[in-house]
Amino acid sequence: MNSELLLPVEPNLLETQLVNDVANFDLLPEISLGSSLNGNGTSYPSVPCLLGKFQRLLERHQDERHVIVIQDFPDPDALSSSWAYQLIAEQYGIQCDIVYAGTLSHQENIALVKLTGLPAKRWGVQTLKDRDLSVYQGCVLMDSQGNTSQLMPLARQANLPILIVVDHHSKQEEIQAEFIDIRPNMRSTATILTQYLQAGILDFNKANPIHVKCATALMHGIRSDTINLLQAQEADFLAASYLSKIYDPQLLNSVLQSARSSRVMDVIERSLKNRTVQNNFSMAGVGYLRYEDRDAIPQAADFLVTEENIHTAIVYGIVHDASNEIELVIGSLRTNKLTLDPDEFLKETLGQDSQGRYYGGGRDMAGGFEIPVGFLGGFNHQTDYTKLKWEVFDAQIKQKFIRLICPDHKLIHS
Ligand SMILES: [Mn+2]
Repeated sequence: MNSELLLPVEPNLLETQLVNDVANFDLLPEISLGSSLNGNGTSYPSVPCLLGKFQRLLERHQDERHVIVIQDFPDPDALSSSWAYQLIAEQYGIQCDIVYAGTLSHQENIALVKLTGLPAKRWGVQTLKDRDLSVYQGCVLMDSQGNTSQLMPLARQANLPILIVVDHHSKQEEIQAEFIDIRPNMRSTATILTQYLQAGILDFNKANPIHVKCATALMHGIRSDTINLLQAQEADFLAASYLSKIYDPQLLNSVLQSARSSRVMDVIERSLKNRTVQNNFSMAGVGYLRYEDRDAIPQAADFLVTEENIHTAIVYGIVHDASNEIELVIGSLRTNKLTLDPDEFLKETLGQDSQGRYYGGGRDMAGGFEIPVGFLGGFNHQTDYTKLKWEVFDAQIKQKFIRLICPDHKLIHS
């Protein structure tokens, strides 16, 4: 495929091309195999095309130092993809630090990092101002577009250029980078990175113990973003099949054996008690949570969506970050309904802030949202106040969702 095809093809152009090619069936696979369609109907270049572009970028940045910024609450997809990038970049003398500003919350993620020796570093929010970003020549985003990390404002302040963005979430804000591979039709970023590995960007092999561990992490990344491959597509199975020759199944099993903490169990219990069901949606507010337990929210949503006649679960709570005196409403959506687009649904229900940033977004079958509590945030000695604050947020969030779930239902008269 020639390099002109690197640019997304105009949708109408693609259609014309397909119509013209109908008579010549041999040409059809050429177009559809390598390229894929994104949500806007535009075409993506094939992996070999992107591979060349990726390699040229790495050549241009030889012997530099990059910071890979991942979301504040890293998941297996982000962690494993970043590790794969680190190993790829290493061949070009590029030294990478994988950093996150929040915390590893899910028991499986803690196990993944510990058991595989995954080289991710935590930069606590309080230490951020003392970090010297001038040692880096560029920043790399994996499995995000920079809007889920408290590190990004700092990187922007330091004028650190964004070199690479590889992601499978829908396009968020406009982003500038030397190399962008955003494919919302893909189920996981680990699948995208595995495609690059399979295409030969690195001699990834079973004889190298670090590669075995990284392959295990990538396998976990693909599994966890596809609900144990249940929502996997051909590309994910092909990636998993490639990784199956390298990964360590026993190591993956140990990661998956990690147990839930009792605090996570408590949040799941609260979500069960508080849930309301409307039109096959299950919704539950779980009140206040500690910052470290934030990941209990998606786990509760995962559980609520398993109830019969429920296709979508939404769980939210106020996460209290005592060390920064910040409070945030954090929510998670899980759905089995194929026609429900979590990204669209959350953007439509919750809208955007005064700066035009959406409170929520998502990918296939899952989404999340964050609403700053702002001026009302922080600790208050009066329990009545704390209770009232929760009730206000709870009522407002429920109202917004119910307006979309049951359009005729008037929860609150204004
Ligand atoms: Mn992901």
